[in-house]
Amino acid sequence: MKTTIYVSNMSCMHCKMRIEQGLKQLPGISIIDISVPDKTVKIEGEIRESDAIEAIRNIGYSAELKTI
Ligand SMILES: [Cu+2]
Repeated sequence: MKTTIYVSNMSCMHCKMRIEQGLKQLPGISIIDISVPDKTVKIEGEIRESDAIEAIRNIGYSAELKTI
């Protein structure tokens, strides 16, 4: 699985670090890139998209699957 999640309220490096820390708790995840200007989180690995979205929401950010 490789996907991009859109996080509309990620606005600074602090947000980025919090999201990164939250996602790293998920077993099997690999974080490809987190872009503050694009408000996107690119991940891959043996995890479900819904679990990654839930993990981001649990730390107080919005998260939607990004449709290109
Ligand atoms: Cu921030």
